[in-house]
Amino acid sequence: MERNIKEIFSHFKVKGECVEFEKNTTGHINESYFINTKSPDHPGYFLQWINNNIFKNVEGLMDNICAVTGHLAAKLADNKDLDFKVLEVIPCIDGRNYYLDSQKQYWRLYTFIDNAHGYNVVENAEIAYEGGKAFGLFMSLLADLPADGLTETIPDFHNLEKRLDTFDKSVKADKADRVKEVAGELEFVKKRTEQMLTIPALIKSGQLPKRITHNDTKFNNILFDSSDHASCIVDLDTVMPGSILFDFGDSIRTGANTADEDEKDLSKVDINLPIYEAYTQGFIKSTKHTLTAAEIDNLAFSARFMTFIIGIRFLTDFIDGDTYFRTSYPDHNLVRAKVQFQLVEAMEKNADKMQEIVLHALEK
Ligand code: GN1
Ligand code: MG
Repeated sequence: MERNIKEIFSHFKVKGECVEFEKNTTGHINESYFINTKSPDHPGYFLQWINNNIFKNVEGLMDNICAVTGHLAAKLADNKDLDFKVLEVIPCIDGRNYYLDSQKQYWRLYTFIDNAHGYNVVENAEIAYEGGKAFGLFMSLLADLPADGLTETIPDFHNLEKRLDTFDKSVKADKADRVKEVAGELEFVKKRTEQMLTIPALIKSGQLPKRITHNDTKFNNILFDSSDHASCIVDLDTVMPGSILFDFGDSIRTGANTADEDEKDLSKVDINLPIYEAYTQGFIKSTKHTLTAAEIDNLAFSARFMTFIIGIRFLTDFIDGDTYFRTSYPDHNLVRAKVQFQLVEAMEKNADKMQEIVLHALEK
């Protein structure tokens, strides 16, 4: 779809004009643009198209983001020693926290965070530690925000039972005639289903508490400043009630993989244990005071659980003919799924070590 970015930007409560813009290509769902006003006194901005096919309730989603960023901003104002930033939502001229254009497309605007960078593959243990601390802090700072005030932006987002159900239906329907290409992957899923279902069972029974969690804690959703201090958490679309295991697990899936999420050479995919250890130490440092016994018992396993569930989602989308995640080539989703499953296997081999690392981090 052709987007008139300059025109869209003009509907927000900003002083400058968009002089130039650049598309950011990292996300799989929304579309993002860096806006440069070239004005010395007006900062840059970050404009995003919100994918309404996936996020059905944009009003609720934006209210969530405003509640969360408002809460964080107040907390940070009271705790000046916390060197942490929060995204700032810029309202639209009509006062709403999003802009609805003439083609019924939703847009939102943030101030741009200067001199920040992220990591797709984590380079060293210090960065992993910083990242773990930051996501742990994010969750801790939100602990006293009433969860029932937040909308579930994607219901059952990390509900494995529902994901498996959708997956089975896709396999049966075989819309894109691709099931014949994934026999090995179907077998892989079947073998592990029972064990993976222990997590939803613990959630259902209330043994794993519901908290306000981020739910999309890809490592590249942490912004680092120029001295590599983790200073801001971004991509808040899925902040809603969830389990802490979702957040810990998804960061390990992305940050402690030795390869990219869509690496074609599977021999490059492995769990980087020093990175895992450093992230775990940082995360536990920020969350130790609140973790329950059931959360601690399942923390290491959550990395495998999240890698498995995202693998199933990529595989389902491949079978469906690529309707959810943005892809760049025909079997992109299959490549992504294979990477996830390869990583699950690597984690299985290292399960004892991963558990020991959690216990060791708790003693520190
Ligand atoms: C999507 O668009 P992005 O990269 O922020 C997805 C996550 C997946 C991720 C896989 C709303 O996130 O759940 O883990 O791709 N977000 C949504 O890379 O489905
Ligand atoms: Mg996201």
